[in-house]
Amino acid sequence: MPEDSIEHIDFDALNSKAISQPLVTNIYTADPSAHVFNGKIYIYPSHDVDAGDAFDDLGSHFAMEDYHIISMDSPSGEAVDNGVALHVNDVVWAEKQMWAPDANEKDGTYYLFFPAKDYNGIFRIGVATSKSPVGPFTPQPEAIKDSFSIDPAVFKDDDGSYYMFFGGIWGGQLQRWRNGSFNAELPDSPFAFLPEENEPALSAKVAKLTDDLLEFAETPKDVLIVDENGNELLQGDTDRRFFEASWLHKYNGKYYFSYSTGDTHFLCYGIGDNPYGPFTYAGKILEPVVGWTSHHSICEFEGKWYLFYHDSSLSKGVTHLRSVKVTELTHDEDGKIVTIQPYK
Ligand code: FUB
Repeated sequence: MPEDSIEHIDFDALNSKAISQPLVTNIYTADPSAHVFNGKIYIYPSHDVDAGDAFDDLGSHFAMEDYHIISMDSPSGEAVDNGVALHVNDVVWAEKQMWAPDANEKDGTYYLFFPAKDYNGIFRIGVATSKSPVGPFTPQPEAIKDSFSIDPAVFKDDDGSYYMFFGGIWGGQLQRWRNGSFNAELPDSPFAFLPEENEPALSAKVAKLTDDLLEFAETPKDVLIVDENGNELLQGDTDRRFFEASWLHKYNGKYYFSYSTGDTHFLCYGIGDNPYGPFTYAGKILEPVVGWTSHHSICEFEGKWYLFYHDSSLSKGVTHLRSVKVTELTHDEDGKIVTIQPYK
């Protein structure tokens, strides 16, 4: 549900129609990346705060400073806020805007992957480690070499390889990297440097990680999303093209790349045969929620699949004060994801 319509919403009525309620209400949380470690669910969200920055199309109002990890014994169990896991003040290279993170585990060490703006105003992606899935995490002194943009999502394949998906347009700056280095030219507008509407859309990126999960093992590649004829989706195809919020899950041997369409507020997905794609567009996962952004993860727990997502219903529509939720997700007999309506 786009923000321009929120003034007409009766939030009490809407919340009674919501298919799920906020997992925690003591803080605002968003961009949930959920994983099962040792039989328990851990959610790695953004921690939304109101820092007083005005709303703009570059997302300056998303002024988050730290991360809190949420843990749950099951999708219907109590959600526990485990306190501050990492603060921007402890990250030497990062100045501000701790946006959507993800995490993964290898050999008993937990890795928190997070974007933040450096002191030049450029989004980079950092890594922090801990022996506990809820932190506290110790950040590396520098961001991942040659990292850029936002929304890291790290997928572990069955062969033990780890891949980072990332990127986001507008405030996520992906459009400034079209020529391989950061284009610092003015104007500082979300609409500058984008492809024309009839050109292929900008793609998310994917890179295999090194064995220690601290660096890219290769130059990031484009994650192509194609239509049923194999043609890349176009920039003007705003109901289907990639905007931000990459996620990858594997179901029945196929790879599902899911993402947000940003300014049209859908969560969509494509299906491919390997982590690099291409991914053939397959449909919508979630219809628009209250609030401008939609961002999610998809996770299996005890044989069922769940969509972790957020909306701004608790804050009565404030774009940058969101709440993480969970609902069951189903794949039909053809492997297609059944589209979820967030309000009945
Ligand atoms: O939470 C800040 C940004 O909003 C995320 O990085 C985007 O995916 C959007 O949800």
